[in-house]
Amino acid sequence: MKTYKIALLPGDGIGRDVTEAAKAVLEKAAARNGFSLVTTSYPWSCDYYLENGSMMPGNGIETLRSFDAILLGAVGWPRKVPDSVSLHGLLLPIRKAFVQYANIRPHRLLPGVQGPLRSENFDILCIRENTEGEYSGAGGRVHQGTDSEVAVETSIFTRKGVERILRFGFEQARARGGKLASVTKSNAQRYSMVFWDETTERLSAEYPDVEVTSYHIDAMAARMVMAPESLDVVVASNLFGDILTDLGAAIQGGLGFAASANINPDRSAPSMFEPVHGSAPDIAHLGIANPIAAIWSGAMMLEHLGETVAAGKVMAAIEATTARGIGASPGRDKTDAITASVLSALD
Ligand code: GGG
Repeated sequence: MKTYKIALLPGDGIGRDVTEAAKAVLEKAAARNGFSLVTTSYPWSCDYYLENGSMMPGNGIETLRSFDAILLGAVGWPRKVPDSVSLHGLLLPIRKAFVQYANIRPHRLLPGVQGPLRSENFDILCIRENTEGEYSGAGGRVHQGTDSEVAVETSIFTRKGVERILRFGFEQARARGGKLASVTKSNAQRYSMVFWDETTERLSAEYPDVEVTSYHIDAMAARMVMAPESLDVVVASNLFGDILTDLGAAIQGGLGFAASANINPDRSAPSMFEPVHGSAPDIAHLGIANPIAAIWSGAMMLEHLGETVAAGKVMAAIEATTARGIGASPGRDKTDAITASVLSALD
């Protein structure tokens, strides 16, 4: 029987609640489809930081490298550890070290879920650059606490980084509806974003079958609300993709439905799967977090591992659950009830 080694990083807050739910569903899907998941859980989190002075041990990356995939819950608990420390101590280093340069985030309404928009007929795949750009971590502060204080944070856009994420976007568009929207703010940011636009234009010659349009981020934000059905694949930088995909989550009914995959397309290192939402300390461990985004992220993990039949069955079980109204309205159903419904729909 084929066995996959999965590293589980529940992280903080509701990350723990939703990864437990996802694990139960994925293990059942594996058992029903002739493969198994061997899961090893690591307690790397803000609590771990308070005890050890770092979000993960010094050999954390090397420890994760031997796994087939990583399933992560959420990172952050600002009253314990500043968000800038927790994010740069766990999530961002994993994405960078494992060259998970494509962060894929699907936005569509699940059956039975009421979105806030008039238009319900949209199916958008956002692709966020995941290793450089505005989240490169390059910068510094001097003269802290004085009138002369200076803070500098530099966005890094490399030819290699921009080309590979745009190629990934073109390929996804080719495999879907044939439309790619490339997002920048090149009127205001005249070096990096003009470079991105020029690269989009240059690569488009290699993909004559893909209709590509460049948008400014502000226009894209408005379009996602006013005409989401006009969009197919959307590709954006790290920061812009981060922001647009929270908007994407909102139009699909809420963050409880937004799944994501941090993909290493070359498969030279493990990819990581996580719900878009954060740790939500206000509702942590109350048993009311919606696990659907985490379970959907788990389905994306199965798909990446090549277990497409099992992935399809998990998605069908999610859709059967929301179609019955369970988990379809934010805050109404308990985590356990939603998970139980997905588990039983797998039968
Ligand atoms: N589910 C992972 C998580 O905790 N996300 C919250 C967050 O702020 N992520 C920042 C990012 O995706 O770059």
